Amino acid sequence: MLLPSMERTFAMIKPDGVRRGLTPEILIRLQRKGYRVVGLKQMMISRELAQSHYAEHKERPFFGELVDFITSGPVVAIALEGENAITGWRGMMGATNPANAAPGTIRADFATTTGENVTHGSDSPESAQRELGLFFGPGELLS
Ligand code: 3AN
Repeated sequence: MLLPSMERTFAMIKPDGVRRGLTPEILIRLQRKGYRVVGLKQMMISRELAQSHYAEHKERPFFGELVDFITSGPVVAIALEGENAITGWRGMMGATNPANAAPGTIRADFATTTGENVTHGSDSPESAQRELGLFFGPGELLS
């Protein structure tokens, strides 16, 4: 039985993070924080999956670039569990534009551009549920 504030969220190390060897650093940070990894896999994202995942940005001018980038190499898909994990993980990532990210956050420490900002995190309970369902099949997550 989960405590009321226990949440699951979808985190991802994007192709730039994997390419640059940041996977271990990021996994260490989130586990040190106290989150439990309940699902983990390295995978390529298909264009179809990328378009579903980023459906809310379909009309944005950067959508094509975003899909090209997220399908450009392997990503690490992570299901995280912890107290207030949704906002907590987003706090650890920092602002979308690394120039505005607080010191000590992943994006402040490792990224310089909005387009290639190393990590993703669901922004609400609804997104978390939707994104976990897109990336992990039933039975792929620890109970
Ligand atoms: P976040 O990843 O912080 O939730 P969103 O959901 O606004 O940010 O954007 C999703 C992704 O789209 C970002 N991580 C970034 O890769 C890309 N993106 C957002 N805004 C821009 C932009 N102005 N130019 C290029 N890429 C962008």
